[in-house]
Amino acid sequence: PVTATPTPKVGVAVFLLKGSKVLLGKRLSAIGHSTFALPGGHLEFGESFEDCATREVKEETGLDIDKTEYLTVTNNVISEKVHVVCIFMRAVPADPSQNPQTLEPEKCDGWDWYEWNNLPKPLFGPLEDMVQSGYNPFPTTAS
Ligand code: 8DG
Ligand code: MG
Ligand code: MG
Repeated sequence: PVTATPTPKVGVAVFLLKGSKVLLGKRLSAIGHSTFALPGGHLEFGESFEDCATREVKEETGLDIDKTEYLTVTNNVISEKVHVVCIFMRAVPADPSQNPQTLEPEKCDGWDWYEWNNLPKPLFGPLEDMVQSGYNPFPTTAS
């Protein structure tokens, strides 16, 4: 059709956690250009959230992930044409000594580990909203 009706998409973003750090990359995509975001992408037809997380992290960083689990979901109306229901997962690197690679240089300026208490700015809008609300992706340790 010439004028397609926009529809919501499903995104999967991954809090890849190493110690007290999280993996972020500066986006070069039109949506959220120059902001720091988690690795992730769109859910493919028939895919599980876990499989999408594993695939997107591998495609974007070359890293293999482990202990992948669902955290939460947010509804993100990003612009007049972009509405993404984003599933947030967390995981740890399968091999903590493995370094992230910039495998999609047209979409990301580069990946690095950042202390949760000292995140870079600006964060991608949906991620900034979570941080502002006090969200913490790290597992709570038994006390
Ligand atoms: P694909 O073609 O590889 O499937 O998609 P992509 O180019 O990698 O998609 P993306 O924009 O990186 O992620 C899909 C959507 O997920 C994004 O447009 C909005 C939503 N999203 C959030 N927060 C985050 C986040 O922190 N990181 C990523 N990557 N996506 C996020 O709401
Ligand atoms: Mg992707
Ligand atoms: Mg992506």
